[in-house]
Amino acid sequence: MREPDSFGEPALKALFAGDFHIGAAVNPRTMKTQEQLLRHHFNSITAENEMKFESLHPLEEVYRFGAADELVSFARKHKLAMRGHTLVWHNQTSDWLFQDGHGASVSKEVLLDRLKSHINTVVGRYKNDIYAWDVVNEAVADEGEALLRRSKWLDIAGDGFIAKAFEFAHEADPGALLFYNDYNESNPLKRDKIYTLLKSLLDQGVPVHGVGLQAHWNLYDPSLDEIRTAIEKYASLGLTLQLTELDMSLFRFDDRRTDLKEPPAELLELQAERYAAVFKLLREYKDVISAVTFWGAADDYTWLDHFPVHGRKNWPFLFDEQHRPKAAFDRLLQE
Ligand code: HXH
Repeated sequence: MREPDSFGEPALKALFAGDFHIGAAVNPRTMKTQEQLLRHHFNSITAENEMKFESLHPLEEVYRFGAADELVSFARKHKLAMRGHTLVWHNQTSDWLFQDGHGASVSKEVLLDRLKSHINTVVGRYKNDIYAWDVVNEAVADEGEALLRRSKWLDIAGDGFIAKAFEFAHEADPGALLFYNDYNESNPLKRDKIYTLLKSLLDQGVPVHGVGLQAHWNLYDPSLDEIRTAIEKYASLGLTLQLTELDMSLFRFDDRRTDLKEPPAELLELQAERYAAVFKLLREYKDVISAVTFWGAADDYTWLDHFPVHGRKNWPFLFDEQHRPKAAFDRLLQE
C-alpha cells in the first residue's frame, strides 16, 4: 500500500473544484483502509450500507446508530460533505416494518406512520451533517408497462408512499436536498419512466429537489449519447442532478471472466478514454450536476466483487488496489 506521505498528485476534488463535489461510498472498514486516499482526493462521502433501513432500525423499538455515527464523525473531522443513503427502498429493509405481531401485513396507515417516525428520527439526527438524502431508491420498474416496481411499499401503501416519504423528509429537515435515486437511469425506457414519476411529483408540489443517477456503468454501456439525453431530460424538470454511485467496470454486466488476476492493459486504456469522455460530458453540464460520487474509491474494494458475477474483479475506479492513480486518473489530469 502507498505510504501516507506519498500523495503528491493533484487531488481529484481540486480538478473538479469549479464543477462538482467528488464523493466516494465508504464503510467502517474502508474509512480506515482508504483514509489517506479519501482525505486527499474526495470532498464528500456516502455510507455504503450503514444508513439503510435494516442497518439503522432492525426492530421497531431498536435503532443502531453506531456505524453510521462513525462515518458521520469521519466526515465532520475531515470536513467532507455527506449524502444520506437511503430512506425508502425495496431491499435491505427490515421485515418487521411491513408486518404486525402475528406476521400479517400492516395497514397503509400503520406503514406510513412507521415511515414517518423512521424518517423523523434518522433525518432529524443527522440534520447538521447530511446535506442531501436519497429519499426513495429504485422505485421505478425496469421492464414492462408498469411505472413502479412491485414491492411491499407499493402493495401496502399504493403509489402515494413516494410523495409521503419526500414530505416526511422535508418536514424533518427543511434544509436538506431531497433526491429520487435510480439505476439504469440512462436507458431510454427507464429514463422516460423516471422522468414521468418526477414530473408527476413536481406537478403535485412534492418537495423533490434532485435526481440521483446511480451510474453503474461499464466500458460499453450506456453510450455517451444515452447519458447526454438522460441528463438533458432530467435537467429539463429544473432539478439538480448528481451521479450518486458511479463505477466503470471493465466488463459487460454478464461477462463471466472470473479468471483474471490482473486488469488487461488494453482495457485499462479503454477505461482511461471512457472516463475522460464521460467527465468531459459531465463538465458540459456542470451547471445542473452538483456532485459525482463513486460507489467506492479504489479497486481494492467494490461491491462489484460480488455482483453481478461473483468472484469477477471489475477494476472500476480511478485508483488501483494499492491506491495509486490509474491511467484513467492521469487522463483526467490532462483534460
Ligand atoms: C445500488 N443498487 C444500491 O443503490 C446501493 O445501495 C448498493 O449498495 C449497491 C447498488 C444497484 C442495483 C440495482 C439492481 C440490482 C442490483 C444492484 O439488481 C438487478 C439488476 C439488474 C438485473 C437484475 C437485478
